[in-house]
Amino acid sequence: MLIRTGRDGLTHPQSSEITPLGIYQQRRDLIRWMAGGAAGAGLASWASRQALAQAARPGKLAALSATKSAVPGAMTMEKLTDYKDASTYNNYYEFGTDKADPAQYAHTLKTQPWTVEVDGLVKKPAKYAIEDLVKLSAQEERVYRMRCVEGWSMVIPWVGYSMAKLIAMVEPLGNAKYVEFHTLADRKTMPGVGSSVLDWPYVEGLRMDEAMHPLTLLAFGMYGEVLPNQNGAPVRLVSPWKYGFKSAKSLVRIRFTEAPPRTAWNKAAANEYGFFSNVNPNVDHPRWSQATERRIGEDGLFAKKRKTLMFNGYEAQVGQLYAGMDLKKFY
Ligand SMILES: Nc1nc2c(c(=O)[nH]1)N[C@H]1C(S)=C(S)[C@@H](COP(=O)(O)O)O[C@H]1N2
Ligand SMILES: [Mo]
Repeated sequence: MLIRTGRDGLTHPQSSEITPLGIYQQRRDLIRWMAGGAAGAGLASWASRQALAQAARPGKLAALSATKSAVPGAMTMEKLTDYKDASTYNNYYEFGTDKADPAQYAHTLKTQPWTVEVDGLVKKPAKYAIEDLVKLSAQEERVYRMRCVEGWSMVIPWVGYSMAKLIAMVEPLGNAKYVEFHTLADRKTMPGVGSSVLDWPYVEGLRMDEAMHPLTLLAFGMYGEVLPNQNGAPVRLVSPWKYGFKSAKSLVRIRFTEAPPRTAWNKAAANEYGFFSNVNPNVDHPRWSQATERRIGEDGLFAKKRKTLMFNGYEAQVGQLYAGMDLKKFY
């Protein structure tokens, strides 16, 4: 628990929002150690390694080892959201609209066998068994700031590789301008799919250059383990500079198209959820401001709202994708 000694605004919270570099480094070293096996661990005592292991990996699901990403901007140096919060406060409408629903009901999701079909305007359409898709490229750990359109945010260490690696494998044709992401919609295992809140399956989309950007991640894990069902097992999209709903969970099909995909949220409310949905503090949602956000795990009487950053803080990496575009019009 955070202990505060004075009134908000006069005294800073005891816990810095930035993890001290040393602790961060230890955590990274540990993940590298887990990736490289015990031989590389060397000096740390068993006890301290054990303590670090608990901080770095919740130890509930199968480990998914990864090396630290070298992609510019991929390793946010902010305090990680607790695994508990990241895996119990979710949006996954196929399992209900309450934040607690996915953690409670997603155990029915059957992630094996699982295939992902990649088709549309490509030279080499393919159907990947999840086991093969995981191995298509080396797994990297990436710590991304995530911002939900509803005004909350988290910092999550994902495990995966750039979507661009998969795109290169299937060789898109010259007229492929967009990528459409289809997610599982199974009435038998997903209680929310019977509801009319969205037009199922949940479909999302990116422009080709967005999908090819090295920060766009095909994620198989988080916190050093495979994804929990409620976070989109066995494979999901993660697009950190866009509002959370763009990051479609439990992908079953990736299709290359010439026309912009009709996305589930855009179909449900086009004036509220545009195709791009880049995080933008200067463009309000029609029903609320997007200027600030609440970091999950920081709630409480004196927890200050944070200022939302342009492109969720990834402007240096992705800003040029939108050069010359009117971001109020293309929201
Ligand atoms: N298939 C599917 N993907 C989805 C959603 C959903 O309801 N169904 N919700 C989106 C929303 S609104 C957010 S904020 C993120 C939440 O991801 P998390 O629960 O891993 O934090 O998933 C996105 N992906
Ligand atoms: Mo969201």
